[in-house]
Amino acid sequence: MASPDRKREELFARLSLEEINSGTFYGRWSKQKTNALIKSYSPIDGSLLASVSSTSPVDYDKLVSHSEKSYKEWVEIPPPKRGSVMLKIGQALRNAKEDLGMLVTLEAGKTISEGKGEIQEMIDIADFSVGLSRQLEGLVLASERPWHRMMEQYVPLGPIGIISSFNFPSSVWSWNAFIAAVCGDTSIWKPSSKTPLAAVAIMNVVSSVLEEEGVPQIFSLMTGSGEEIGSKMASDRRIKLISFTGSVQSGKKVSLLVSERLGKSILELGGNNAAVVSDHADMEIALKGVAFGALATAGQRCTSTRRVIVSDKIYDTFVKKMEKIYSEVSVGDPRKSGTLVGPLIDESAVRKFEAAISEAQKEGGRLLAGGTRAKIKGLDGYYVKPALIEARPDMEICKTETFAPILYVFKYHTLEDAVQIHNSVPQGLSSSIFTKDLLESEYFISHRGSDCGIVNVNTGTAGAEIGGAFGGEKDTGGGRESGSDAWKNYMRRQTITINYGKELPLAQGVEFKI
Ligand code: UN1
Repeated sequence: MASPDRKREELFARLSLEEINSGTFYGRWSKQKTNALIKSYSPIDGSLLASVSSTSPVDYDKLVSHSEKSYKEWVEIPPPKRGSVMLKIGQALRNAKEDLGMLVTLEAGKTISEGKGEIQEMIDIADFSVGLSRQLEGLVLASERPWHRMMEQYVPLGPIGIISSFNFPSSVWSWNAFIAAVCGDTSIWKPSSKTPLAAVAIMNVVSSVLEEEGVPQIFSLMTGSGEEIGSKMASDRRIKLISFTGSVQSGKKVSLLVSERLGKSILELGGNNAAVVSDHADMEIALKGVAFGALATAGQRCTSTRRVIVSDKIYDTFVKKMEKIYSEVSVGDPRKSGTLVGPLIDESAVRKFEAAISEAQKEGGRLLAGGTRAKIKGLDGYYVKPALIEARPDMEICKTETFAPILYVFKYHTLEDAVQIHNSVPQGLSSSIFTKDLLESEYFISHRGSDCGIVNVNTGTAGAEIGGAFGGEKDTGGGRESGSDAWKNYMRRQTITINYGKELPLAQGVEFKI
């Protein structure tokens, strides 16, 4: 049997990762070395996976110029033809699914199933973009003037920027890049400095397809810190749209820089998602939905369930069952089948987990399960035992997003109270209600209910499909990406009026005689 190191070498060879030590791709890998090395460590055991050279100022400009140049060629290719290129990309991702999934597991610490799921999410959006490439529709509107026609159409933007986070090191890029591609845009990706390898591997896959298809290299990659490269992208007028996924704090900075130049942005910021569990819920479904939402990806999803609001009629039973799940949940090596919770991304994430728990206890919260570091034999990674905390909704810590597996439990009496608690946080990404009562679920999904961008009934806050528009309100930033009509964000809208008559009637009946 191959040793773990040998297996890793073989994986890297299959993904063409052994030679590359550059984090800059613009039609080819840049050979320019910078002093700033971006090191990718595996959270599984803290080992160094590889390091890449960050993007130099000279390369930055070369890359943006490349993206502008390839846009000029790409935009001339009709959308359905762009779609057929995306079909090939989807196929290449299918072929590389196991390997890319394993790389995501190694670099981000996701379980094997979640690592593969992330690549599946890319395949799904590739498929979606193929269909979309024949459906980029506009509108014909009624004109108030005789012999006039009004229309609305969408035209491409140009190069767009994608700044993504470590927790979905590949799929969130594809939500943006693939949709933008069929819309006619090119894209520039700055991944998280914690997960540069997934980005490098994906660039290898997609650039080979573009080369084989004989089309321009529309996907570029740059690496570096958010403060330096991220800010530069946000201020760069050549980059028409910035799609940013990350914390509220960083998102505000990006948003200010982009709006200073009146550019467009899509903000996908923090969540503080809650599930309401009614006494009309199917208990097993509610337990599974809440547990998946709170524990998957070790609580490091934007969509992770951070609060559960339980009816006082079933509170004791629900909490007891949840305590059992938490005490038995398998934390450990994400490469092992049976592991449900892998490591946190790094030591600083573990410290934030610990700090939030002691803060919650100071504010009067009661730790019901977990909440400590977990020792995993032979692995020097960042493992914790997920924390279940009985809390009050007015506690300050419950209004903050801690990117770790901490679930606060609250009790409610009426559904109106539950919704009030639910909406009492600054963030507004995803929400759930578990109930079999039609009136309750209708209330929750109406304007009287959840104030989030994503609302679920009898399924958890995490694990959205790509077909819907993904995003949230309030501090989450208001952006929408992925499915539905989110493609419109990657294009600019034109209202067109055509006079095909022999006179010039004016709108609003205005007379102008010359
Ligand atoms: C994120 O955490 O930034 O809905 C994205 C989900 C995933 C995507 C999460 N499909 O949980």
